[in-house]
Amino acid sequence: MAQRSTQGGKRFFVWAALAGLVSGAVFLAAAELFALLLARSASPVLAVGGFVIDIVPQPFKEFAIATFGEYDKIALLAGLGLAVVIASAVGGILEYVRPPLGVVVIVIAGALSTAAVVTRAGVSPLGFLPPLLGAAAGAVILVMLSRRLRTWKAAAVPADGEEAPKAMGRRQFFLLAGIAGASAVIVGVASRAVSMAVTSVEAIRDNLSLPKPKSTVTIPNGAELDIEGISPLFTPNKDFYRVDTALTVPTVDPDTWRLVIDGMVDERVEMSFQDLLDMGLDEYVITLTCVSNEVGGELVGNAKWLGVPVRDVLKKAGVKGDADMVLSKSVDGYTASTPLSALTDDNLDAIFAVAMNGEPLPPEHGFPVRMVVPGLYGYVSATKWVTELKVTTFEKDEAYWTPRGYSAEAPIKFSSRIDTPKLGAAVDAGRIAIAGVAWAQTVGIERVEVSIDNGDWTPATLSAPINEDTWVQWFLEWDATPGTHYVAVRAVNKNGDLQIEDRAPIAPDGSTGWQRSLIRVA
Ligand SMILES: Nc1nc2c(c(=O)[nH]1)N[C@H]1C(S)=C(S)[C@@H](COP(=O)(O)O)O[C@H]1N2
Ligand SMILES: [Mo]
Repeated sequence: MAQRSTQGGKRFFVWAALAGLVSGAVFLAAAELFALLLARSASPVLAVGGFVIDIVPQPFKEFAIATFGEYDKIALLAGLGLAVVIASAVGGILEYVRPPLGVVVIVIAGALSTAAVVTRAGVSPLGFLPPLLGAAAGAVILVMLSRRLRTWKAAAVPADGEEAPKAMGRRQFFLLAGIAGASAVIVGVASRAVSMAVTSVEAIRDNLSLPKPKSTVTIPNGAELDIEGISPLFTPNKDFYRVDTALTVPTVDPDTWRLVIDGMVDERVEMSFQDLLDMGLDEYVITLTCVSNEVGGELVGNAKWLGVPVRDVLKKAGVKGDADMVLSKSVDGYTASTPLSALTDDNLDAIFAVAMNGEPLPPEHGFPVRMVVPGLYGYVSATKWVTELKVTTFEKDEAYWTPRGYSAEAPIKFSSRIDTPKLGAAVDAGRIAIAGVAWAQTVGIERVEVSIDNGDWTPATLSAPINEDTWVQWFLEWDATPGTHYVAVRAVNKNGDLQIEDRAPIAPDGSTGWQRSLIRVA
């Protein structure tokens, strides 16, 4: 009899874990529902995810990107999901074995997710409520399920000599677990789906028509070479590299978007999207580059932008004498530190961009407004979903990447890249074109040189440059003979400087080195 009791008792741990899982699901579903009703963007799951992204050390982030590639954020969410499942199951068992320890687990989870939500930028004042209400709902369900479970156990595994009470507990337990579990799934999924639909900026963006620009950029003849495999002169938006720390693409409604200029200014300025458009748009062609671009890498792209000069907006606020930096802030909390001089220089086209290659900015590239500054790496200048410029000093303020191992100031190191032939792809013997792109924003490319099999450096033919802020295409014709050949490329800028040969890693302020590749000729 005693033997039967122990065996019969064990299976209740499984049901206690199930009670924990159901409570966890109720927690998340209730939080999602209240986030939808009270405070959009206060989803604890996304807030905790965003928080984790911001606090994990840089080497771990690099490991995640190296291991999961562009699925790094999905991997993070899956990891979080697993953590929630384990914590919920453990909470359920604890509440069964030693109440109220399970409730304590939920309270801790509620406190952590509230902290994550309220420290996110752009959260509404009621943002703290959804995770708290979610935790409360989860705790109530856990207590109720645990009680039923104990009633059921008392009935099924009576202590020696005790009379078995009526076996009601079992039915009641499964009834509540079933209803609570099913409702959590339905409410949670529906709330998340509605949240995503009502915040669909896609719909708003599709209906947006931007005013015609006051001026356009003339594209010279010969700006684009007709060579198979070379990067197109303008990178299509769908192929444009994307780099940001946002777990989900921020959704910003242009109607409620505001740009604030504050800090060391004569007068704080606040502008609406319409105010910005009313300043008049001009067209710019600027090549954007990421500091994480390795030699020969893909994190560089060229686009036509419509925008307004940042200096014209700064003039409205009036910059105070000893400021030397502008900290631009995004709705997602991201910040970039740009030297003030780069934004006030009359000869530099630092802009607030609203359109990219003939359409409103794609959501993932910063809709409705982002910055683009020629000659500076994206992380110190190209803030997407930008909403505030704080005029300040490098001494007083620090941007997102500065404490994470990257320089506070980072001009783009000019570089050249081989696009074709691709490494490893065999080409037929005969006359072929070796071709690629080269960029030296704000200075311009003077010359690109190619060396084959360690031979002399031969000047390549360049496309007609659009301006100094834009990459040029280059090519060299070559009689390919069967076998494997080395090819190397380097550029010279319009100041006469030779591209740096020594290899440097991307941190702290951008890679250097000449790209060397192999061509296989069949
Ligand atoms: N809000 C926000 N803006 C951001 C970033 C970011 O993480 N968050 N990343 C920057 C970096 S590192 C680069 S290289 C460019 C990339 O712009 P793209 O994604 O449109 O190519 O955006 C910059 N702007
Ligand atoms: Mo970047």
